[in-house]
Amino acid sequence: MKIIARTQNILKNLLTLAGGALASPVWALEDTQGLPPVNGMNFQTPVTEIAATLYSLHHLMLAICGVIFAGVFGVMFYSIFAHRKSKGRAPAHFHESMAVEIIWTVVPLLIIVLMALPATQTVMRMKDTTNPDLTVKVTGYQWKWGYEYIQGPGAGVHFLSTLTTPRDEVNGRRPISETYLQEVDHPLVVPAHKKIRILTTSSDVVHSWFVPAFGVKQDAIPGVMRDTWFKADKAGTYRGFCTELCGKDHAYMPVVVKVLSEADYAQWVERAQQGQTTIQSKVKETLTMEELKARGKQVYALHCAVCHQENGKGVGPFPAIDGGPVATGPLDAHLKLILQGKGQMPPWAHTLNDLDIAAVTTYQRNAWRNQTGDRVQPAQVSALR
Ligand code: HEC
Ligand SMILES: [Cu+2]
Repeated sequence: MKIIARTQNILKNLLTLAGGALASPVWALEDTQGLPPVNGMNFQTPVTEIAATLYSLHHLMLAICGVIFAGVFGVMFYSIFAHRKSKGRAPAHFHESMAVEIIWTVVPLLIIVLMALPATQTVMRMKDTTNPDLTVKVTGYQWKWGYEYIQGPGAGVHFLSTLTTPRDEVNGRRPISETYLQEVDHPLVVPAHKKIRILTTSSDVVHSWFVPAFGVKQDAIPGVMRDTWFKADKAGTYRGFCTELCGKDHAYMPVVVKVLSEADYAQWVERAQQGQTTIQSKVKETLTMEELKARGKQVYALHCAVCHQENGKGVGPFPAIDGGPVATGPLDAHLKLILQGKGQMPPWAHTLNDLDIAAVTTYQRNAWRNQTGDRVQPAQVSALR
Protein backbone atom coordinates (compact mmCIF):
# COMPACT_ATOMS: atom_id res chain seq x y z
CA MET A 1 0.00 0.00 0.00
CA LYS A 2 2.88 2.30 0.86
CA ILE A 3 4.30 1.79 -2.62
CA ILE A 4 1.02 2.80 -4.24
CA ALA A 5 0.80 5.95 -2.13
CA ARG A 6 4.40 6.81 -3.01
CA THR A 7 3.92 6.29 -6.73
CA GLN A 8 0.80 8.40 -6.59
CA ASN A 9 2.77 11.16 -4.96
CA ILE A 10 5.50 10.99 -7.56
CA LEU A 11 2.89 10.97 -10.32
CA LYS A 12 1.15 13.96 -8.79
CA ASN A 13 4.41 15.91 -8.74
CA LEU A 14 5.08 14.90 -12.32
CA LEU A 15 1.58 16.00 -13.24
CA THR A 16 2.05 19.41 -11.67
CA LEU A 17 5.39 19.72 -13.42
CA ALA A 18 4.01 18.76 -16.80
CA GLY A 19 0.98 21.00 -16.38
CA GLY A 20 3.02 23.85 -14.94
CA ALA A 21 5.62 23.83 -17.68
CA LEU A 22 3.05 23.96 -20.42
CA ALA A 23 0.60 26.27 -18.71
CA SER A 24 3.30 28.82 -17.89
CA PRO A 25 2.75 32.39 -19.14
CA VAL A 26 4.52 31.68 -22.42
CA TRP A 27 1.93 29.09 -23.31
CA ALA A 28 -1.06 30.51 -21.48
CA LEU A 29 -3.76 31.71 -23.79
CA GLU A 30 -5.16 35.17 -23.42
CA ASP A 31 -8.84 35.63 -22.55
CA THR A 32 -10.60 35.08 -25.84
CA GLN A 33 -14.19 35.38 -24.60
CA GLY A 34 -14.46 31.62 -24.75
CA LEU A 35 -13.63 31.53 -28.45
CA PRO A 36 -10.98 29.11 -29.68
CA PRO A 37 -7.74 31.10 -30.07
CA VAL A 38 -6.73 31.95 -33.62
CA ASN A 39 -3.94 29.58 -34.75
CA GLY A 40 -4.11 27.98 -31.30
CA MET A 41 -2.44 24.59 -30.99
CA ASN A 42 -3.13 23.82 -27.36
CA PHE A 43 -6.20 23.08 -25.28
CA GLN A 44 -8.38 25.98 -24.23
CA THR A 45 -7.33 27.52 -20.93
CA PRO A 46 -8.99 25.39 -18.25
CA VAL A 47 -11.37 27.18 -15.86
CA THR A 48 -12.36 24.19 -13.73
CA GLU A 49 -10.23 21.93 -11.60
CA ILE A 50 -11.27 18.94 -13.71
CA ALA A 51 -10.29 20.67 -16.95
CA ALA A 52 -6.91 21.59 -15.44
CA THR A 53 -6.37 17.95 -14.43
CA LEU A 54 -7.32 16.73 -17.91
CA TYR A 55 -4.88 19.24 -19.35
CA SER A 56 -2.02 18.01 -17.14
CA LEU A 57 -2.92 14.37 -17.70
CA HIS A 58 -2.84 14.88 -21.44
CA HIS A 59 0.61 16.45 -21.31
CA LEU A 60 1.92 13.81 -18.91
CA MET A 61 0.71 10.97 -21.16
CA LEU A 62 2.14 12.74 -24.19
CA ALA A 63 5.49 13.06 -22.41
CA ILE A 64 5.53 9.39 -21.40
CA CYS A 65 4.66 8.33 -24.96
CA GLY A 66 7.32 10.72 -26.29
CA VAL A 67 10.03 9.20 -24.09
CA ILE A 68 9.05 5.65 -25.10
CA PHE A 69 8.93 6.66 -28.75
CA ALA A 70 12.41 8.23 -28.61
CA GLY A 71 13.79 5.21 -26.70
CA VAL A 72 12.38 2.51 -29.01
CA PHE A 73 13.21 4.28 -32.24
CA GLY A 74 16.61 5.37 -30.87
CA VAL A 75 17.62 1.78 -30.16
CA MET A 76 16.21 0.63 -33.48
CA PHE A 77 17.97 3.21 -35.64
CA TYR A 78 21.20 2.84 -33.69
CA SER A 79 21.13 -0.94 -34.21
CA ILE A 80 20.38 -0.68 -37.90
CA PHE A 81 23.18 1.81 -38.36
CA ALA A 82 25.93 0.47 -36.08
CA HIS A 83 25.41 -3.21 -36.79
CA ARG A 84 24.99 -3.07 -40.55
CA LYS A 85 26.12 -5.86 -42.81
CA SER A 86 28.66 -3.75 -44.70
CA LYS A 87 30.60 -3.45 -41.45
CA GLY A 88 30.85 -7.21 -41.33
CA ARG A 89 28.52 -7.80 -38.39
CA ALA A 90 27.33 -11.37 -38.06
CA PRO A 91 23.73 -11.81 -36.81
CA ALA A 92 23.39 -13.21 -33.32
CA HIS A 93 21.46 -16.46 -32.90
CA PHE A 94 19.42 -16.73 -29.72
CA HIS A 95 16.01 -18.19 -28.97
CA GLU A 96 13.58 -18.13 -26.09
CA SER A 97 15.25 -15.85 -23.61
CA MET A 98 12.99 -16.09 -20.55
CA ALA A 99 14.53 -13.00 -18.99
CA VAL A 100 13.87 -10.81 -22.05
CA GLU A 101 10.31 -12.04 -22.36
CA ILE A 102 9.52 -11.33 -18.73
CA ILE A 103 11.03 -7.85 -18.95
CA TRP A 104 9.14 -6.83 -22.06
CA THR A 105 5.87 -8.03 -20.55
CA VAL A 106 6.26 -6.59 -17.08
CA VAL A 107 7.70 -3.18 -17.94
CA PRO A 108 4.90 -2.10 -20.33
CA LEU A 109 2.34 -3.49 -17.88
CA LEU A 110 3.79 -1.34 -15.12
CA ILE A 111 3.80 1.72 -17.36
CA ILE A 112 0.16 1.16 -18.29
CA VAL A 113 -0.91 0.67 -14.67
CA LEU A 114 0.94 3.85 -13.65
CA MET A 115 -0.82 5.76 -16.42
CA ALA A 116 -4.21 4.29 -15.54
CA LEU A 117 -4.01 5.27 -11.87
CA PRO A 118 -4.34 9.07 -12.18
CA ALA A 119 -6.66 8.72 -15.18
CA THR A 120 -9.10 6.50 -13.27
CA GLN A 121 -9.04 8.81 -10.28
CA THR A 122 -9.95 11.73 -12.53
CA VAL A 123 -12.76 9.85 -14.25
CA MET A 124 -14.20 8.97 -10.85
CA ARG A 125 -14.13 12.62 -9.81
CA MET A 126 -15.79 13.63 -13.09
CA LYS A 127 -18.63 11.21 -12.38
CA ASP A 128 -19.23 12.41 -8.83
CA THR A 129 -22.29 14.60 -9.25
CA THR A 130 -23.35 14.49 -5.59
CA ASN A 131 -24.24 17.60 -3.54
CA PRO A 132 -24.67 20.16 -6.33
CA ASP A 133 -25.49 23.80 -5.53
CA LEU A 134 -27.52 24.16 -8.70
CA THR A 135 -29.05 21.58 -11.06
CA VAL A 136 -29.90 22.42 -14.65
CA LYS A 137 -31.62 20.07 -17.05
CA VAL A 138 -30.24 20.42 -20.56
CA THR A 139 -32.35 19.13 -23.43
CA GLY A 140 -31.01 18.75 -26.95
CA TYR A 141 -33.34 19.66 -29.80
CA GLN A 142 -32.81 19.72 -33.54
CA TRP A 143 -31.12 22.30 -33.45
CA LYS A 144 -30.98 24.20 -30.23
CA TRP A 145 -30.54 23.65 -26.51
CA GLY A 146 -33.21 23.91 -23.82
CA TYR A 147 -32.23 24.86 -20.26
CA GLU A 148 -34.41 24.25 -17.23
CA TYR A 149 -33.24 25.21 -13.74
CA ILE A 150 -34.67 22.53 -11.51
CA GLN A 151 -32.91 22.85 -8.15
CA GLY A 152 -31.02 25.61 -6.37
CA PRO A 153 -31.15 29.40 -6.83
CA GLY A 154 -33.16 30.12 -9.99
CA ALA A 155 -35.23 26.95 -9.89
CA GLY A 156 -38.19 27.33 -12.24
CA VAL A 157 -36.39 29.44 -14.83
CA HIS A 158 -36.40 27.82 -18.26
CA PHE A 159 -35.62 28.95 -21.78
CA LEU A 160 -34.36 27.88 -25.18
CA SER A 161 -30.91 28.78 -26.43
CA THR A 162 -30.84 29.31 -30.18
CA LEU A 163 -28.13 30.40 -32.60
CA THR A 164 -28.34 34.09 -33.52
CA THR A 165 -25.83 34.21 -36.38
CA PRO A 166 -27.83 35.54 -39.35
CA ARG A 167 -28.18 33.25 -42.38
CA ASP A 168 -26.68 36.04 -44.51
CA GLU A 169 -23.35 35.50 -42.73
CA VAL A 170 -23.56 31.75 -43.25
CA ASN A 171 -24.29 32.19 -46.96
CA GLY A 172 -21.46 34.67 -47.50
CA ARG A 173 -23.70 37.63 -48.21
CA ARG A 174 -22.34 39.52 -45.21
CA PRO A 175 -18.90 39.50 -43.53
CA ILE A 176 -18.81 37.17 -40.56
CA SER A 177 -18.64 38.47 -36.99
CA GLU A 178 -16.13 37.58 -34.30
CA THR A 179 -18.52 35.14 -32.63
CA TYR A 180 -19.68 33.59 -35.90
CA LEU A 181 -21.70 30.39 -35.19
CA GLN A 182 -20.78 30.64 -31.51
CA GLU A 183 -23.45 33.08 -30.34
CA VAL A 184 -26.93 32.42 -28.97
CA ASP A 185 -29.93 34.46 -27.86
CA HIS A 186 -30.04 33.06 -24.31
CA PRO A 187 -26.83 31.56 -22.92
CA LEU A 188 -26.87 29.26 -19.92
CA VAL A 189 -26.14 31.50 -16.91
CA VAL A 190 -24.56 30.05 -13.75
CA PRO A 191 -22.75 31.36 -10.66
CA ALA A 192 -18.96 30.98 -10.28
CA HIS A 193 -17.42 28.78 -7.55
CA LYS A 194 -20.60 26.69 -7.27
CA LYS A 195 -21.03 23.05 -8.18
CA ILE A 196 -23.38 22.95 -11.16
CA ARG A 197 -24.95 19.60 -11.97
CA ILE A 198 -25.98 19.22 -15.58
CA LEU A 199 -28.63 16.62 -16.48
CA THR A 200 -28.68 15.88 -20.18
CA THR A 201 -31.40 14.39 -22.32
CA SER A 202 -32.79 14.89 -25.80
CA SER A 203 -36.16 15.21 -27.48
CA ASP A 204 -35.17 13.80 -30.88
CA VAL A 205 -31.72 12.37 -31.71
CA VAL A 206 -28.45 12.04 -29.80
CA HIS A 207 -26.72 15.37 -29.17
CA SER A 208 -23.76 16.09 -26.92
CA TRP A 209 -23.19 19.03 -24.59
CA PHE A 210 -19.53 20.06 -24.74
CA VAL A 211 -17.67 22.95 -23.10
CA PRO A 212 -13.91 22.42 -23.52
CA ALA A 213 -12.86 25.03 -20.94
CA PHE A 214 -14.87 23.12 -18.30
CA GLY A 215 -13.60 19.69 -19.34
CA VAL A 216 -17.23 18.64 -19.74
CA LYS A 217 -18.72 16.58 -22.54
CA GLN A 218 -21.87 14.58 -22.06
CA ASP A 219 -24.13 12.88 -24.58
CA ALA A 220 -27.80 13.93 -24.56
CA ILE A 221 -29.78 10.81 -25.43
CA PRO A 222 -33.53 10.63 -26.08
CA GLY A 223 -35.36 8.76 -23.32
CA VAL A 224 -32.27 8.65 -21.12
CA MET A 225 -31.05 11.04 -18.43
CA ARG A 226 -27.27 11.34 -17.97
CA ASP A 227 -25.42 13.79 -15.78
CA THR A 228 -22.13 15.61 -15.38
CA TRP A 229 -20.94 18.62 -13.37
CA PHE A 230 -18.58 21.57 -13.31
CA LYS A 231 -17.47 24.29 -10.95
CA ALA A 232 -16.07 27.30 -12.80
CA ASP A 233 -13.31 29.20 -11.03
CA LYS A 234 -13.59 32.36 -13.09
CA ALA A 235 -16.46 34.54 -14.28
CA GLY A 236 -16.63 34.94 -18.04
CA THR A 237 -18.19 33.59 -21.20
CA TYR A 238 -17.35 30.08 -22.33
CA ARG A 239 -18.30 28.43 -25.58
CA GLY A 240 -18.67 24.92 -26.87
CA PHE A 241 -20.57 22.85 -29.39
CA CYS A 242 -22.91 19.97 -29.93
CA THR A 243 -20.52 17.09 -30.55
CA GLU A 244 -22.76 14.30 -31.82
CA LEU A 245 -23.64 14.51 -35.49
CA CYS A 246 -27.34 15.31 -35.14
CA GLY A 247 -28.53 16.23 -38.59
CA LYS A 248 -28.61 19.13 -41.02
CA ASP A 249 -27.87 21.92 -38.55
CA HIS A 250 -25.49 20.08 -36.24
CA ALA A 251 -22.93 22.84 -36.72
CA TYR A 252 -25.51 25.48 -35.79
CA MET A 253 -26.26 24.64 -32.16
CA PRO A 254 -23.41 26.07 -30.08
CA VAL A 255 -23.26 25.96 -26.30
CA VAL A 256 -22.68 29.33 -24.62
CA VAL A 257 -22.27 29.53 -20.85
CA LYS A 258 -22.05 32.80 -18.95
CA VAL A 259 -20.45 32.45 -15.52
CA LEU A 260 -21.36 35.32 -13.18
CA SER A 261 -20.37 36.27 -9.65
CA GLU A 262 -22.85 35.13 -7.03
CA ALA A 263 -24.37 38.62 -6.65
CA ASP A 264 -24.72 39.13 -10.41
CA TYR A 265 -26.27 35.71 -10.70
CA ALA A 266 -28.90 36.53 -8.05
CA GLN A 267 -29.80 39.65 -10.04
CA TRP A 268 -30.03 37.70 -13.26
CA VAL A 269 -32.37 35.16 -11.62
CA GLU A 270 -34.63 37.98 -10.45
CA ARG A 271 -34.84 39.45 -13.94
CA ALA A 272 -35.40 36.05 -15.56
CA GLN A 273 -38.23 35.26 -13.15
CA GLN A 274 -39.81 38.66 -13.76
CA GLY A 275 -39.62 38.07 -17.50
CA GLN A 276 -41.45 34.79 -17.10
CA THR A 277 -44.19 36.43 -15.01
CA THR A 278 -44.66 39.09 -17.70
CA ILE A 279 -45.21 36.38 -20.27
CA GLN A 280 -47.68 34.63 -17.97
CA SER A 281 -49.72 37.82 -17.64
CA LYS A 282 -49.57 38.44 -21.41
CA VAL A 283 -51.00 34.96 -21.92
CA LYS A 284 -54.22 36.14 -20.30
CA GLU A 285 -54.53 39.25 -22.47
CA THR A 286 -56.16 39.65 -25.85
CA LEU A 287 -53.55 40.81 -28.30
CA THR A 288 -53.85 42.84 -31.47
CA MET A 289 -53.01 41.51 -34.91
CA GLU A 290 -49.91 43.72 -35.08
CA GLU A 291 -48.58 42.51 -31.72
CA LEU A 292 -49.14 38.88 -32.64
CA LYS A 293 -47.62 39.17 -36.09
CA ALA A 294 -44.54 41.05 -34.84
CA ARG A 295 -43.84 38.50 -32.12
CA GLY A 296 -44.74 35.64 -34.44
CA LYS A 297 -42.23 36.82 -37.03
CA GLN A 298 -39.46 36.68 -34.39
CA VAL A 299 -40.53 33.25 -33.17
CA TYR A 300 -40.67 32.01 -36.75
CA ALA A 301 -37.19 33.34 -37.58
CA LEU A 302 -35.72 31.81 -34.44
CA HIS A 303 -37.41 28.39 -34.41
CA CYS A 304 -39.10 27.57 -37.69
CA ALA A 305 -36.99 29.18 -40.43
CA VAL A 306 -34.19 26.58 -40.13
CA CYS A 307 -36.53 24.07 -41.76
CA HIS A 308 -39.34 26.01 -43.42
CA GLN A 309 -37.00 28.85 -44.53
CA GLU A 310 -37.31 32.57 -43.87
CA ASN A 311 -39.42 33.06 -47.02
CA GLY A 312 -41.83 30.27 -46.06
CA LYS A 313 -41.07 28.33 -49.22
CA GLY A 314 -39.61 25.27 -47.45
CA VAL A 315 -36.74 23.16 -48.69
CA GLY A 316 -36.28 19.43 -49.37
CA PRO A 317 -38.45 17.40 -46.95
CA PHE A 318 -39.59 20.55 -45.13
CA PRO A 319 -42.86 21.73 -46.70
CA ALA A 320 -43.72 25.28 -47.68
CA ILE A 321 -45.86 27.27 -45.24
CA ASP A 322 -46.48 29.92 -47.90
CA GLY A 323 -49.69 28.70 -49.53
CA GLY A 324 -49.43 25.39 -47.62
CA PRO A 325 -52.66 23.44 -46.98
CA VAL A 326 -52.29 23.47 -43.18
CA ALA A 327 -51.52 27.16 -42.69
CA THR A 328 -54.45 28.11 -44.92
CA GLY A 329 -56.78 25.33 -43.71
CA PRO A 330 -58.75 24.86 -40.47
CA LEU A 331 -57.17 26.64 -37.50
CA ASP A 332 -57.48 23.81 -34.99
CA ALA A 333 -55.59 21.38 -37.21
CA HIS A 334 -52.84 23.96 -37.71
CA LEU A 335 -52.51 24.53 -33.94
CA LYS A 336 -52.57 20.80 -33.20
CA LEU A 337 -49.81 20.13 -35.72
CA ILE A 338 -47.60 22.80 -34.14
CA LEU A 339 -48.30 21.54 -30.60
CA GLN A 340 -47.90 17.84 -31.31
CA GLY A 341 -45.57 17.72 -34.30
CA LYS A 342 -45.66 15.06 -37.01
CA GLY A 343 -42.80 12.92 -38.35
CA GLN A 344 -39.79 15.20 -38.75
CA MET A 345 -41.80 18.19 -37.52
CA PRO A 346 -40.95 18.59 -33.81
CA PRO A 347 -43.71 19.08 -31.21
CA TRP A 348 -43.63 22.58 -29.72
CA ALA A 349 -45.99 22.08 -26.77
CA HIS A 350 -43.16 21.83 -24.27
CA THR A 351 -40.68 24.24 -25.79
CA LEU A 352 -42.81 27.26 -26.69
CA ASN A 353 -45.30 29.02 -24.42
CA ASP A 354 -48.92 29.76 -25.36
CA LEU A 355 -48.06 33.31 -26.33
CA ASP A 356 -45.33 32.27 -28.77
CA ILE A 357 -47.43 29.53 -30.32
CA ALA A 358 -50.37 31.89 -30.76
CA ALA A 359 -48.07 34.50 -32.29
CA VAL A 360 -46.29 32.16 -34.70
CA THR A 361 -49.57 30.59 -35.80
CA THR A 362 -51.04 34.04 -36.47
CA TYR A 363 -47.91 34.95 -38.38
CA GLN A 364 -48.01 31.81 -40.53
CA ARG A 365 -51.68 32.38 -41.33
CA ASN A 366 -51.10 36.00 -42.36
CA ALA A 367 -47.65 36.12 -43.94
CA TRP A 368 -46.62 35.84 -47.59
CA ARG A 369 -49.60 34.70 -49.69
CA ASN A 370 -51.47 33.41 -46.65
CA GLN A 371 -54.16 35.96 -45.90
CA THR A 372 -56.65 34.13 -43.70
CA GLY A 373 -57.10 37.13 -41.40
CA ASP A 374 -57.16 34.71 -38.42
CA ARG A 375 -55.97 36.08 -35.11
CA VAL A 376 -54.98 33.40 -32.59
CA GLN A 377 -55.02 34.26 -28.87
CA PRO A 378 -52.90 32.49 -26.22
CA ALA A 379 -56.10 31.28 -24.50
CA GLN A 380 -57.01 29.31 -27.64
CA VAL A 381 -53.67 27.56 -27.48
CA SER A 382 -53.97 26.62 -23.81
CA ALA A 383 -57.48 25.28 -24.47
CA LEU A 384 -56.03 22.85 -27.03
CA ARG A 385 -53.15 21.59 -24.88
C1 HEC B 1 -36.69 20.23 -37.78
C2 HEC B 1 -37.35 20.87 -38.85
C3 HEC B 1 -38.64 21.64 -38.56
C4 HEC B 1 -38.78 22.74 -37.74
C5 HEC B 1 -37.71 23.40 -36.88
C6 HEC B 1 -40.13 23.15 -37.85
N1 HEC B 1 -40.82 22.33 -38.72
FE1 HEC B 1 -42.76 22.49 -39.26
N2 HEC B 1 -42.59 20.85 -40.43
C7 HEC B 1 -41.45 20.08 -40.56
C8 HEC B 1 -41.78 18.93 -41.39
C9 HEC B 1 -40.80 17.82 -41.79
C10 HEC B 1 -43.13 19.02 -41.74
C11 HEC B 1 -43.98 18.01 -42.54
C12 HEC B 1 -44.65 17.11 -41.54
C13 HEC B 1 -45.46 16.02 -42.21
O1 HEC B 1 -46.49 16.37 -42.81
O2 HEC B 1 -45.02 14.88 -42.12
C14 HEC B 1 -43.59 20.25 -41.13
C15 HEC B 1 -44.89 20.74 -41.29
C16 HEC B 1 -45.34 21.94 -40.76
C17 HEC B 1 -46.62 22.52 -41.04
C18 HEC B 1 -47.64 21.98 -42.04
C19 HEC B 1 -47.22 22.46 -43.41
C20 HEC B 1 -48.20 22.01 -44.47
O3 HEC B 1 -49.00 22.85 -44.90
O4 HEC B 1 -48.15 20.83 -44.83
C21 HEC B 1 -46.72 23.65 -40.28
C22 HEC B 1 -47.89 24.61 -40.23
C23 HEC B 1 -45.51 23.78 -39.53
N3 HEC B 1 -44.68 22.73 -39.85
C24 HEC B 1 -45.26 24.78 -38.62
C25 HEC B 1 -44.04 24.95 -37.97
C26 HEC B 1 -43.79 25.97 -36.99
C27 HEC B 1 -44.80 27.00 -36.51
C28 HEC B 1 -42.50 25.83 -36.60
C29 HEC B 1 -41.72 26.67 -35.60
C30 HEC B 1 -42.31 26.90 -34.33
C31 HEC B 1 -41.95 24.68 -37.32
N4 HEC B 1 -42.92 24.18 -38.13
C32 HEC B 1 -40.66 24.24 -37.19
C33 HEC B 1 -40.20 20.34 -40.03
C34 HEC B 1 -39.92 21.39 -39.14
CU1 LIG C 1 -26.90 18.35 -31.79
